[in-house]
Amino acid sequence: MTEDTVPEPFRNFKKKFTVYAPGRINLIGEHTDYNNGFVLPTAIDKTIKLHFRANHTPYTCNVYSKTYQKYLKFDLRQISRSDEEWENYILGVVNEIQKLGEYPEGFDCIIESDLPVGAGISSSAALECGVAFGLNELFHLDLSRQAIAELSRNAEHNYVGTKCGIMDQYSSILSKEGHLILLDCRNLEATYIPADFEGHKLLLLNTGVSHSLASSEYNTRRKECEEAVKFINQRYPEVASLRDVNLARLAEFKDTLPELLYTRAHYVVSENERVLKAVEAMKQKDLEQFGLLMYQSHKGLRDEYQVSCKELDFLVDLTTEYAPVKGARMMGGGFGGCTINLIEENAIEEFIKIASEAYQKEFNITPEAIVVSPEQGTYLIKN
Ligand code: GAF
Repeated sequence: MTEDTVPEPFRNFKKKFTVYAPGRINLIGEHTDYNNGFVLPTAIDKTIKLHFRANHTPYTCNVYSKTYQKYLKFDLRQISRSDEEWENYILGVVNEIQKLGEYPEGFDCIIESDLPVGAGISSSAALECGVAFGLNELFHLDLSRQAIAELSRNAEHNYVGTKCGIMDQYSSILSKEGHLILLDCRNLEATYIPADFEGHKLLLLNTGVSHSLASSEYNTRRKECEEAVKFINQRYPEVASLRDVNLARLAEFKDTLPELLYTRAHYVVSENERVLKAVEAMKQKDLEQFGLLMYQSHKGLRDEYQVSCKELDFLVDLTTEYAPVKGARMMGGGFGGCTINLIEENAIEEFIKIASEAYQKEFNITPEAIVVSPEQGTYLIKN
């Protein structure tokens, strides 16, 4: 790209600082966050980089995606939803900041990304948190990291329309290097667990597909869980979310709760229990058990929650006959994106070859393989 293909406000750009906003992985605990349950995510070393400077105007904002060569210009007094999805992550965050009574001024921002979009590693949460973190620094707003996570989640609800939970934003901004976060999404209590995989690594295999069902089905699942709660709540008024239900209590509703709602709730309640068991297994250094729980999680997501797809199932199934992989599952919202594999370090190369050949033969796509490690949440480096 030459200087003259870059929009005018970004020529000879002198940034004040760069924000590094990471994607996330999730070891176990899928679709539990919006049910007030448990998750076990962490940030990774793949980031979105956002170069910021104030432009000393009261209201004019310029944002340029260098990676996708797209330019967004807007006025702080007139923010509304856009037809371009990527713009809504930015507009939504700025608007949510304003709603909190904080007022950024004009700024310019260049964005570069090495986070694949649609891979289920939360490029959207990284973008939201990165914008909020940068504006917080640039204009000395008084936002805590947790407030940034929450307002970014709200931006996704109100501007993008996905009624997501808090996991992605929380882990993008509050992770610690070398640790997993056991996050209790009911009260946002975080316990940092040292990620000690003893000779094993985390390997992502990107299916390269991102089925369009993802967002609409996501909101449908959330509604189904809320309906199940409403039903149970009639008999047990203290039940405010599926987090307040255990398997024994749920079983009382086996014959009365509509079958689909029962199945969805059964997945969520079981998954919450699995997260806690997985943390225990990790503390006991029992990676076989940890891996088993990952497989159970996948089975629940595939059969009960029905958010997997044939490409994800294929990659998970492959691992069951390959001993060095201790556990594998689909990761994130589903309908495409990555699988996460807990694999013996010295088998990674061989496994990537086996998986790539098999996947290529079946789907005519080479899956991208990414070895990841737990990294710190959003940070900035000054010029
Ligand atoms: C997406 C959402 F954004 C998260 O909040 C979470 O629900 C996840 O899907 C599934 O666990 O990434």
